[in-house]
Amino acid sequence: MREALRAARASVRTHPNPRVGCILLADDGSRLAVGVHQGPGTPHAEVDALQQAGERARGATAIVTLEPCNHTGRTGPCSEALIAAGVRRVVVAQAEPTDQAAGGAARLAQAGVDVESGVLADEAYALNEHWTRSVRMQRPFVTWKLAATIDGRSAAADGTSRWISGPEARRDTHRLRAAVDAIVVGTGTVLIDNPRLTVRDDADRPIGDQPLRVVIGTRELPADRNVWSDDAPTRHLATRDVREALKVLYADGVRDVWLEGGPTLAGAFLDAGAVDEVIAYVAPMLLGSGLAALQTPAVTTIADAWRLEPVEVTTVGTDVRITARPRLE
Ligand code: AOF
Ligand code: ZN
Repeated sequence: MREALRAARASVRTHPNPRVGCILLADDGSRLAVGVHQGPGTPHAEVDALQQAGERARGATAIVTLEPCNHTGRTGPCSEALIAAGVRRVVVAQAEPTDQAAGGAARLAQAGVDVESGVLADEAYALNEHWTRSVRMQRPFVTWKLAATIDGRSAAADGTSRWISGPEARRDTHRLRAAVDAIVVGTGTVLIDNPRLTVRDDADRPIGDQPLRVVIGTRELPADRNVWSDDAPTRHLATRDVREALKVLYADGVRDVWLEGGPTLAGAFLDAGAVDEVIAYVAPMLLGSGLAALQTPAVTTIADAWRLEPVEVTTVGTDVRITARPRLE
């Protein structure tokens, strides 16, 4: 299973599908095939492995990081493919979290296949955490990224903000940006900061496969803004309703987003209960009066504060990066 997880981890971006790996073992324990899912429309990991093994799959053991699907989506059901190939034993890590595709383990058992589930399930969950949380919530997993001074300002009183974060922190942002399906900002940020919202310093994601740029808000976006550059796709969602915007993005196949501000949009996401993780870069700088990193009417007394669980605190160059999450109810 460790090897199957490693194979899945090495795969390219697969959203809106999960990353999945599958190892086929012969009776004597030797490897017949290592299958990997490469994204929507391509064979699932099990089918990839079965195709490599051919007739040798008869009597084999399949070790798969996600419960084999039991549905016909863009491709056929893996449960039936494993049964038809004569696989005798299936070992599963994570249970399939979607209603549409679930039921593979039960179907295999019913066909007389020996099934064992839950092996290294936590590691498999971690591999597709954003995807798993997203399909359960039926909206993208949202990470709110903010950059602030020690006194909690994300811009000076006149609106200038370049740069609060140091160069290492900015490079780190690009690296993390590269791992998500979409980058979300409000119309205000586009009008004031005019960011490009593309991934530049990252080697892990091919140029030409940029995250979707999403601008939320009812204000007009002039054609000369950098978000309309042709190096990445862009969507303007002319709504103030966070839930509605996330619904549109989910339907579009977006499973995780990186919310990059500004303070009003972040407040709207928090008020809508739509922030799953906060990544804050705190720079050794003071701005005194200036723009607070968060604008929200909801907190007026300390008892109402959003209390987060710290996940990680680390330094990035001269900045401190804090990763925290709202408590799951
Ligand atoms: C598996 N093995 O390798 C993957 C699975 O539209 P489709 O046919 O690509 O199906 C996508 C769904 O199948 C996806 O949402 C998830 O529930 C499951 N993914 N299942 O047995 C795989 N990638
Ligand atoms: Zn499948």
